Amino acid sequence: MKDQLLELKMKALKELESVSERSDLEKLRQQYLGRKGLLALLLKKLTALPKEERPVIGKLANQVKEELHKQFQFVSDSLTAKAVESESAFDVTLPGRRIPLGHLHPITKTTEEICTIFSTLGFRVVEGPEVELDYYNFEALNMPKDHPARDIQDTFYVSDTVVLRTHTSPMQIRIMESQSPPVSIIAPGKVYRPDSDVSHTPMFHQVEGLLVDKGITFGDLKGTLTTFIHQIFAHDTKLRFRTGFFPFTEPSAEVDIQCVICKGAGCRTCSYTGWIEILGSGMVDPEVFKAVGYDPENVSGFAFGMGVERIAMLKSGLDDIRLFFENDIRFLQQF
Ligand code: 2NL
Repeated sequence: MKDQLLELKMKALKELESVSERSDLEKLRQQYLGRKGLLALLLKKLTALPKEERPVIGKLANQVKEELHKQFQFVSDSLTAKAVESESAFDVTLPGRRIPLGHLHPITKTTEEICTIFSTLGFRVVEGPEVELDYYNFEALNMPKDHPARDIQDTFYVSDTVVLRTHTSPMQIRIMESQSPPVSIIAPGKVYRPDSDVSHTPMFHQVEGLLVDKGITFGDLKGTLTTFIHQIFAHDTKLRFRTGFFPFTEPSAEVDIQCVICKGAGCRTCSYTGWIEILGSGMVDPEVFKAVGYDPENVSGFAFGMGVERIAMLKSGLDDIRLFFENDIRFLQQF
């Protein structure tokens, strides 16, 4: 029995010498030290020995077991050390793999650019709900129930009294309801209209602005919007104010800039007129002031609104609004 134990130890140590893989090491460990391994098998025979021999052989068996455990651990540790060494043996001077970096969507960038310009002019950015009460979207903006601009075709209705906002003006009504003049705010955000073709998507982005105080005039409107246009487009961009109509402003003016594509000579983008409309504006209608509890005899103000996609298209020379919403990475990467 003593010889068998010593022989088992020698065999195990010899086999251990040639181990180079962790999986082989584990197999060997099972083979010798496992619950049904060779050593366990041998120890079962211990009971068959004469009583006086048992403690001696038992002690030897324990020594063999301990020594083998130690040697297995040693080989295991050196395998780990070797693995770490080979891992850190890569060339630290090689350039790393480039991690692809994303960027903001061109519509987000344009929105931010517009808001930054108005922020520097003293306007505060406000945001609000896209699902709105009919009252804020229409009624308070001087568009009663029978108004043509409320035609069912132009609005997504959620219920009789709830709509997807068709412009961001409702937010400006909410602000005027909650604070007294002076007010100078800019409201960016998504708006919804059931339209879909080359120049219309059912969801698009708008920025609206509002300034109310004592003694605000049409001159303030012209000065503010001229400054804005010279900031967002070239500093010498030619522009013109043209009479327009909105239910919530009186008088109203649409603002055209000289076509950025043909510089006024006439092309497809400007329908050969040399001019492109980029925003609508006007002096706030007294009816709107009455709805929010302001006294139109005491305060006046101007408001304006613009489509962000249109400005982004003009700034980048694109002619199809749908490109912004296809999320084709080859398109977006160009910004
Ligand atoms: C456009 C024209 C406009 C306004 C928006 C406004 C808001 C309030 C009161 C009065 Cl609370 N007016 N907004 C005024 C004139 C034009 O938008 O072409 N938008 C894309």
